[in-house]
Amino acid sequence: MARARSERADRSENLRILVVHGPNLNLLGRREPEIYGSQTLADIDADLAAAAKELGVEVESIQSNHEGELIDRIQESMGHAHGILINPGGFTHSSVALRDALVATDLPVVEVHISNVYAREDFRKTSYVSPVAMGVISGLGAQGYRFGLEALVARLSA
Ligand code: CA2
Repeated sequence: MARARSERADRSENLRILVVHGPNLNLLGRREPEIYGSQTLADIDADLAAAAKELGVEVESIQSNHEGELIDRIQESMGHAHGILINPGGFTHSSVALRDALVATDLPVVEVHISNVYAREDFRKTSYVSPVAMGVISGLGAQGYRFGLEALVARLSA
């Protein structure tokens, strides 16, 4: 039992999680705080870095407004990252290519949305990513990222 616990701990220490922020999320905290809250992307990344430290894992965060750049970075994570935490932003509802890149990695993916996409416009209720994600967190604000990281680490350490 003690050995199983320490093996699990050893495994989580080497885990690397890629955090992907999609288009326009660089504007967080500066526009539409009534929908997306007042935390900036830097605040969210700092929270994730602190959570990662507590969990004993490594996180690398990237943000891009460009679909191809996001896809390149996801592809580059193959053979390096063990899981992906992603807020695909508006590409959630439009990008087959982003979904294909996530599938190609064969890594567990958690999809996060700050707002509750099911309580907004109908077009936000369709996600190309959700069917290939391990799970989806939507509407819990910036805290959702931390929950998503914890879920990924729990899955990868199990
Ligand atoms: O709720 C989320 O996290 C979203 O992924 C945010 C996307 C939206 O297209 C999704 O439907 C739901 C939009 C990100 C735009 O972020 C902004 C932040 C501040 C000001 C303007 C846009």
